[in-house]
Amino acid sequence: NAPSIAVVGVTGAVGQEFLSFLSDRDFPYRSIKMLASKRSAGRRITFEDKDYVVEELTPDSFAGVDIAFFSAGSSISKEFAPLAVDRGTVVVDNSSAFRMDEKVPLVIPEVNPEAMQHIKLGTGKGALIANPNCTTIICLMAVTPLHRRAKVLCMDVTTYQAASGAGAAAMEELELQTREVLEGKSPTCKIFKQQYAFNLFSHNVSILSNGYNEEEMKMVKEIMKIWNDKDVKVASTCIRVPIMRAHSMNVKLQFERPLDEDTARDILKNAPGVVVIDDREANHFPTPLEVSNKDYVAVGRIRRDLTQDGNHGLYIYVCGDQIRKGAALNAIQIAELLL
Ligand code: 2RA
Repeated sequence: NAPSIAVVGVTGAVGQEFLSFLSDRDFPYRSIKMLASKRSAGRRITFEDKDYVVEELTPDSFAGVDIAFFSAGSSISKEFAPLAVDRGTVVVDNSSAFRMDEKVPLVIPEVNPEAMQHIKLGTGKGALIANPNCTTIICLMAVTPLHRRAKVLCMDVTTYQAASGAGAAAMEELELQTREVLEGKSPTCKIFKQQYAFNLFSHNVSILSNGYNEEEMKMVKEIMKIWNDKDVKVASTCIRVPIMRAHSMNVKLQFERPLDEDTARDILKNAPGVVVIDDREANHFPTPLEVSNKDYVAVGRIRRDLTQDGNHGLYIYVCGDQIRKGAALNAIQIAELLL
């Protein structure tokens, strides 16, 4: 029978997208709990023509809950996800809290569904499944089909990340700053300590001792875990750009076996959840606006890497909606594997 579900962080950008996917994809549920912080508790939500009141998240929120979707930040996940698991709930966690925990599968359903095959509903035994970082999901949706064919040895990713990655408030601030700047006013800088509108800057998370920031090292570590490949060399440069909700990235790939651009393009045309937009004549390639609110990841600029000899190197350019496939859709697809 249909699972009872809960959405933790239901009033946030990803939480709201969870609801729209649950409805759009007819996800079966016996009951649904809308959970959020004390601050948001009491808000009313209409979902599938039924009125709900947002409940405050407490340790007892998960009694009888089969699947809980979390997107309320790492500290909330760290505090409440283990409590939910202890109550027998399967948690799909969008935060970074448990992604690198070796007991926790880190899953992209189109890439490594086998990582969660041991987790079943209805056993009374809870479990935790981690949703990868949005940049990792978007990148690997495109790169994995090529990796399977020619084995990626090295990957260098430069990302152009949207405001939505920093939450709904960052999207609102980008809009506000844009207006302020156009009206000649000084921009409101609460979320990012610098002007964001008409600007771009190195991702806002802290820089580690190796000179990379946390966002860049997430990609390095998550890609190795998802591919179960400790030898692949990954580097990334993560940039925050004044775009609302879709991430873009340029990916430099070095393969073990030769892979020419035409073969790569054919592989990508047949890859699940991927659309190839690679029209050189029309200079039409993936853009954030074109992929916003879409469920697929778009790939283009498929070309030989001129810095590498032979056919062992390619560049590709990838765009994907950060809130949908980058977060909420991937989590819902993980839950669909449990049904
Ligand atoms: C970002 N991926 O875009 C991070 C967190 N969602 O900022």
